[in-house]
Amino acid sequence: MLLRKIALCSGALLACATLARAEDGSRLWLRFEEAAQREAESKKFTSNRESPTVAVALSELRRCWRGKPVALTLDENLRSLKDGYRIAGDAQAVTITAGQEAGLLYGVYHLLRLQATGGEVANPRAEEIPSYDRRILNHWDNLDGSIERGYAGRSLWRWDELPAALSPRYEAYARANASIGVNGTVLNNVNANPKMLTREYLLKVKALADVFRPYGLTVYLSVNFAAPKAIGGLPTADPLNREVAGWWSAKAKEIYGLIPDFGGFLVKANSEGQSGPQDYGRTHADGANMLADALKPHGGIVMWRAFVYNPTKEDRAKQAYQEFVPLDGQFRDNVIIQIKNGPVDFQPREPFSPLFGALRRTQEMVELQITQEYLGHSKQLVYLAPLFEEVLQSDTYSDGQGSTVAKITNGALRPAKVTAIAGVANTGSDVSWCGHHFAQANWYAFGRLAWNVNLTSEQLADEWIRMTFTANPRFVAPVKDLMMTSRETCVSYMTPYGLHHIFTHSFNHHYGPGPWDNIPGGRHDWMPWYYHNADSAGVGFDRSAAGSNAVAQYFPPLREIYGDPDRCPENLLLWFHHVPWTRALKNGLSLWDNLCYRYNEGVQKVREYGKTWDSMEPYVDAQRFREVQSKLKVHAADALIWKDACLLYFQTFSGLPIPANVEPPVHTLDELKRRELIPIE
Ligand code: BDP
Repeated sequence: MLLRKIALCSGALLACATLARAEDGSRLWLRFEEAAQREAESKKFTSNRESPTVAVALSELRRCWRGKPVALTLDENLRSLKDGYRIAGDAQAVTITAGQEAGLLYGVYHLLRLQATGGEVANPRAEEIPSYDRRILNHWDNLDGSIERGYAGRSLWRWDELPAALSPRYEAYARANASIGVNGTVLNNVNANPKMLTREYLLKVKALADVFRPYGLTVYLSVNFAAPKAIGGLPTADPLNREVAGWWSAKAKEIYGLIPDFGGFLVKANSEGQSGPQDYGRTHADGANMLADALKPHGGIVMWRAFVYNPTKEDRAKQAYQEFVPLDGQFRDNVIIQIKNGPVDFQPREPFSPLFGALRRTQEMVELQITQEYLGHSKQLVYLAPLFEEVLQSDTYSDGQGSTVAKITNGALRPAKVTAIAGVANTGSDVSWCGHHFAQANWYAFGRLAWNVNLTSEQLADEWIRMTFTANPRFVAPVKDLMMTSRETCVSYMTPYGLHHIFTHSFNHHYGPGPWDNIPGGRHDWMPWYYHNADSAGVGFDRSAAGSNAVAQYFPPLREIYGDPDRCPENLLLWFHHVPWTRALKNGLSLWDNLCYRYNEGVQKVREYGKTWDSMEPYVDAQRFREVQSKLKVHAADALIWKDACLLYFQTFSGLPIPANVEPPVHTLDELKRRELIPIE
């Protein structure tokens, strides 16, 4: 092996040095120093302003840029640029102009990205205005260091050591976010511990905010609605109670006294057991507005989540719309409703939530999930940008054709005081930050899309591969193809044709399959059968007018299209319809045969990824090569379990044979049902 590498590297000393170096992934896509070598130190870099942010920008240039001299110019009159920038080069120098200090830093990262990806660096020219004002990571991190739905180790925040000890990772985290344009971070879980708002913890939060500030990264907190009771000594948390409102105002004042640029609150209320205004007979608007009033004098916002549902007879997918649409127009202008991309819960594929566009007089934002809760955790290689792109470019038709989720939420169609987008983070204490080297691409792509919602997933894969691994076309082309197909592959072996939420319920890990799970006494809306409804007649959730009529929540013509099994996109067919096993799909084959072929294809694709990756060995450092290789083995084995479990289980209803050219199951349904094979986190 070593000999082979030496042979490959002959004559290319630098490349050889790079290959030979052990790589643990800790440097993410930030390998700029390598590209710059040492000549950068001699260049001239100037700025018309001195500040901690400008100091970071200049130091990045000094360490990493090997092009012409660069002048940073802050011009506060350039408000229309927001925190964006202009870049212009002439024969002597490159100028970056911005209206805000963070814009200068983002402009520097733009240059470094050009340099790292082989872009135009001699005469760069660009004007970039971000698509969303607030581009925010949501950490579901608990105060005990665990992370809800986190697959990359423990929390990055070492609460027990803060504020005295500052891990070097805090600054590295801020730098990584700045390099992709992320400018906000909610530090704690939406299932929020009220202790977060105590003085003791606020001092720790302040310490983090101070480290993040030079990188343009603002801190937000998830708050527990019952905090006035839990830590404030009040008998109630009723939002219409004056003492309660006074407690929140005083708390807001205390926070801003410590953190003057604090961003605001994220709230999960009356959802999955969390307290909220409904505990006191009040509405979401009453609760959100009370918090908004407390934050308003300081410029803070409330991100109020629409992830609400209860175990009633009503279709879970309809409930957020039903609760929020009647409240439209009642929210303050510093409230924004944070809506998960789909109406159920971060499934490998869902239609977009019908709430997008439905709140006409209320600001809306998208919540995406970067951590792979339902897409293979950090064990499986699934590039999520195609999912993000699919959601953001979905046409809601709310304001006529072309009313995409992106345009509804970024102010392009409806003027908004606050525009924002959130992604549930996939970072942790793991050396490689995200638990899988390729999961880094999902963090990267979220930030870049939040900055420019019109970038394509393919462009982003291309950028990320070049920055993270190599620009060698023999690596870039096959790996890009692998990434670009990986999400659809995951849909194929988990939940094709609009199936959803058929993960095993018993472990609540949302990793392996459990379509048969039906725990006596458990919540029906948490059981897989609720979602797939398999019986001898067919499979799928009837949400047409004859069923739950969830289709009526979509704007025309979507409600007609989704409501008609002949016109419904096949990739959402079983989301909206209960379809006979023998019904012919567009390719003329029955639903049953198509399901068999799709599950099979998913497994075959993952095996191909394994082979593709094996042939990439000459272009990757040994450590990352081996780590990805071993994860792909687990990935292939687990995809096979999904296929066998779903086909064998659904076959008990369809009674139909698995086509001869589909690989026969290697596991038995009994083994799978006994859960001996279902992988655990
Ligand atoms: C579900 C997760 C749960 C979260 C919840 C949420 O399983 O852990 O608390 O979403 O978003 O997807 O509030």
